Amino acid sequence: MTQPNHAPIPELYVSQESARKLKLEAASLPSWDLTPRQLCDLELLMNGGFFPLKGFLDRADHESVVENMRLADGTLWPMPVTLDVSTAFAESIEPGQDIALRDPEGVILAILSVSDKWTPDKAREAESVFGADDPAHPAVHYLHNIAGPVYLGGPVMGIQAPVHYDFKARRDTPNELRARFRKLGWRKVVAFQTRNPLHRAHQELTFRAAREVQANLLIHPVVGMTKPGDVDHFTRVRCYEAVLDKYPAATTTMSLLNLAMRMGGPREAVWHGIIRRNHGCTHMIVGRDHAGPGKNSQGADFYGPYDAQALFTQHQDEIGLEMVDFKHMVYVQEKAQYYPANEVPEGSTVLDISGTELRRRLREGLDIPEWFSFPEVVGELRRRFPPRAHQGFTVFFTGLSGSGKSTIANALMIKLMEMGDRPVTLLDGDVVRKHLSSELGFSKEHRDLNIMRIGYVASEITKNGGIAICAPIAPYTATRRIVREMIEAYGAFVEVHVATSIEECERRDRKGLYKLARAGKIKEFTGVSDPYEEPKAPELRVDTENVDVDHCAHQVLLTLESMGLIGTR
Ligand code: PPS
Repeated sequence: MTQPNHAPIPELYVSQESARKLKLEAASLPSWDLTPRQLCDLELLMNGGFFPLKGFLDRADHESVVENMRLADGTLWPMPVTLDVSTAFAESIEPGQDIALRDPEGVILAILSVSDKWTPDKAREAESVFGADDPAHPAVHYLHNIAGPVYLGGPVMGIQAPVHYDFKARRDTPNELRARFRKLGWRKVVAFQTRNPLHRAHQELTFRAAREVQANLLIHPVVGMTKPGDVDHFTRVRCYEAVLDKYPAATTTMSLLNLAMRMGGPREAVWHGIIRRNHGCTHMIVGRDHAGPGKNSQGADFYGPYDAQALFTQHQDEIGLEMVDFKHMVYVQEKAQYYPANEVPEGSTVLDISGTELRRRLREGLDIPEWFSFPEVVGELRRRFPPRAHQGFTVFFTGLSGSGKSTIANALMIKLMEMGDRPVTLLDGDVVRKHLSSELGFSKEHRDLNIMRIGYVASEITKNGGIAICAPIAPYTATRRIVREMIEAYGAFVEVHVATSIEECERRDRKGLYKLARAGKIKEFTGVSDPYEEPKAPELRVDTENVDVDHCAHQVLLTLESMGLIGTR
């Protein structure tokens, strides 16, 4: 039986006095601006959430975690927690040096004493940690396309915690939670990890799980980074607060966890267990497909549905926390109550609404029954997800130079302006390069930077309810995907591949650029001396050969209509 342990656990913060001194010294050190994920990792390193880690993994620990799920000294640790940096920064640093770790506003949060600097084998890390080197896995995509190429490792001295302006009272360090449990006399605490809004079925299952092991319940949602496309944490926390009131008083509490999830399935489940143990819990609910990443590029699941439960059970003693099985709950109409799916009385009518169906009903403004969710939760979700025809969206054209992107984009803009229901902004390739990216050339690095800028502006427009039309070449799949994820956090991303062939573009050669490119007078010219990766599954593919512009723009309008983004006229 797991014993409650509410004694404080070690943190990596130095005393206030030392923090003041270190901060002054750190101002002259080389400094690294933490990425959003590193910021989450650092917070949990410093506050003991990642105990027994003492910093970002060094090379020996990293290689051992990748290969054996253990630190070099044999301690169970399933997930690489690494400080990835750019080549340029890595070149300016040598092992033995200290560096200041700063938040996005430049505040120094910690000092890293660099003990190791190395270039990891990312394909190996992906295979071993996530089960496949397949970019359809969000963490593998992150590893190859977002994380820097070099890792720095070493111990961390914590100066101050990252500042959060939102839901302050709902955030707790492991030691704050331990103290709360101690004060309340909660000897057994079962944690519920979640990245989704809670509905009635979740409330039932968590309450049952706690009753089963005679424990109190901690709703412990992740508010750091979750799966791209998830409901934002502001909305979710408002939903959780509404659900919290539905539990019997004094049985349940909630705390927000600033974890950056990796969607690593089995290994992630073990990691979640260790983190909850560090937060003073004695049990954790693990369900089917815990922290699952979705489908791989062949359309199959990355992990078996019970792999996470199996790996967790295998290491339960070392994790130091017991697993509670997650029961799939369904609503039995005749009884007007929830039952575990395997205990449904014979012959009764079972009701369930899938996540996809829920999203459809929200999108189309359809009824969401009271047996499924709480009115307060549905209200919050409706507020955040008004019917699509009232949300912002982005139409992202991609294709070769001279394929007709700008012409179709212009025609589309005019048609949307004619409808007049939302402001429309056109971010055309040439125009962007004049106003936003005038200093950039056409290397891969510069093209990526250009597309990221376009993506950023388009995501802001989408967030604020407008329509952004982008029309760059955008030749790289991974970069288009990053932009898609940026935008889908706020509204729809409609990728339109203008699939005019290189031969036709070259035949038209409206700007005379192909001729210059063939003559070697323009270097790195897309389709001639530089790659163009065709989108595999765009929302729409249009071919401009023998088709007039008006028709192409109309095809886009039909797609927007079928997605519910514009009203039918
Ligand atoms: S990218 O790759 O998305 O950043 O390119 P983009 O910003 O759309 O810019 C493409 C326009 O720049 C002109 N141009 C070139 N294109 C491709 N490769 C090279 N080397 C190059 N040099 C200049 C070209 O006119 C492109 O305009 P469009 O409208 O696509 O024809």
